[in-house]
Amino acid sequence: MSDALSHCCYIGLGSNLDEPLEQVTQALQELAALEHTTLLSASSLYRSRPVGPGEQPDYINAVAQLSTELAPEPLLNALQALEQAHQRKRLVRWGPRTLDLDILLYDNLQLNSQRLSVPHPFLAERNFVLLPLMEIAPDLALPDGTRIATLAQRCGNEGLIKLPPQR
Ligand code: H73
Repeated sequence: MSDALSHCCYIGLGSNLDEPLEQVTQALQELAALEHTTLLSASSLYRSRPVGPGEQPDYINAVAQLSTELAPEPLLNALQALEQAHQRKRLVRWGPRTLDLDILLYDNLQLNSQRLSVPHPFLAERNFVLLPLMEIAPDLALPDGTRIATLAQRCGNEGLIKLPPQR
């Protein structure tokens, strides 16, 4: 489960239900408290226009950088337990959500299993992930060498507002 080596990974956070600002702020604290894990940095919070079909409230998004001894699947288990604790509603695909936690990158690992795809398959097309990521890791590249900066530039900042620090 933990292999005592530290791995660097990036987690995407998102919420658009039940006080999203508080959901994401609290989730950042919960990530900081995860077993075998240290929160190294967190982006600003961003208000973002919903991507996907249908009408739903705006999202709050952020990205966190972790150092963790958890292997990818145990890390996913821990994140899903946090989502459950936030009473994530799994009813509607692409619909509103209380808390989403995505493993964006895990070292330079490339992984495709039943439960887990890393790098995150939609990373390159989601500005609500790429711009927060740019804030905390502007020199980061994908395992294939593609720079985050290139992807971020490509997808622009439409619908995205960086919020001032929360008190
Ligand atoms: C996604 C399974 C499904 C997983 C993947 C899912 C949540 C966690 C984000 C949205 C704005 C899981 C937003 C949206 C939409 C509606 C597009 C938005 C926003 C869901 C697990 C498997 C495979 C991974 C991985 C975690 C993984 N899985 N802002 N969000 N519109 N790989 N959010 N790398 N990490 N789970 N997540 N618009 N503005 O990305 O599809 O995926 O059980 O086994 O759909 O935030 S849930």
